[in-house]
Amino acid sequence: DSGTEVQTDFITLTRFLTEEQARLHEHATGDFTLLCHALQLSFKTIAYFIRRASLRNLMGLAGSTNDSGDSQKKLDVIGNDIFINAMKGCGKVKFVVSEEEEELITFPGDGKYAVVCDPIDGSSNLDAGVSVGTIFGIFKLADGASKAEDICLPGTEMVASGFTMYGASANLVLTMKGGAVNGFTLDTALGEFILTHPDMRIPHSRSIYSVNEGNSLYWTEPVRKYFDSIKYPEGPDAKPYSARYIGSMVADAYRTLCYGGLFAYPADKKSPKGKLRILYECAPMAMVMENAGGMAITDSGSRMLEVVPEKIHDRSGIYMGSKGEIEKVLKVFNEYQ
Ligand code: AHM
Ligand code: MG
Repeated sequence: DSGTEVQTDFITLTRFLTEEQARLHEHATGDFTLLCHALQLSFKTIAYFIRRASLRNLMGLAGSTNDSGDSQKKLDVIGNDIFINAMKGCGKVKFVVSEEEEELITFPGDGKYAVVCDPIDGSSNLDAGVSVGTIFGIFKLADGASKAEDICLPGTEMVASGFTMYGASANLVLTMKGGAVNGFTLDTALGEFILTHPDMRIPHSRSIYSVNEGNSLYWTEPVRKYFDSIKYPEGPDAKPYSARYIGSMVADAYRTLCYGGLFAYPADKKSPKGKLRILYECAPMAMVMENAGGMAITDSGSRMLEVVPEKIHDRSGIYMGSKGEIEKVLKVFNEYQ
């Protein structure tokens, strides 16, 4: 009777990483695995604080602003500190770029990795208990890398990326360069991320779109044309798309990954460079989407992963999700080339 069977053999993140490293990198030093351990510690700790936020008076503003002028929430500050301390503590990281820190953070020692992150993305949703998440990307540094420009690299250079969504459960999505996308769920009793969604593949197409329609007044002509095409489709049997917008990219991206469809944050006349950051928001998500069989492009229709930021906090417009859906965006954009 399978209903009473207890699962006694499961794949924790630790086991997964150990097996992957043995399979892919016979002579690995173990540094990357240690770095991933520090990452998972930061996810567990951030999840812990988010869960207790209302009980511990952690809701609301911290009274400070970050370099982009966003008001910081108390949890933005705590999440940032947790993340940076975890990266420092593992001894394998040289640089951290965080949305909450204007300057590149450099640690002493001979760390070979740079980690880019948005510690708590979607934090405007925090006080309402809506899902938020941590986004991260990992680069292996070239010898002699010493300054911010040295990590203004395209997403294609990342060795791994992913995000953790703090929702009904904490869901970690992890992918490595050229590899599969794997989803883990935090078992809070065990304190372990368990592999629950092996080899995630995004459906080829699905009629769901996710965008802040409140910006449509500022959209450029091609963007307006594309969204009109899915909202007012032509033909007797054509059905309009469903709209879903949480306002936390991690949650909107996770749903898009699971169900298919498209998530977009276009550049517009108000924000000509877009809102989301290339290094630690767009590129990590783009790698997840591509490795799951999807696509991610910019406003000019180029591949998101190939964009090279000039500065660490540079922004871009982004369209990502199911391959079939992004191809439709490209088709409309190409009419304007
Ligand atoms: P944040 O990093 O300050 O939290 O901003 C990023 C968030 C994304 O999670 C989300 O996709 C977007 O901002 C929502 O922006 P808007 O409120 O303009 O729709
Ligand atoms: Mg963000």
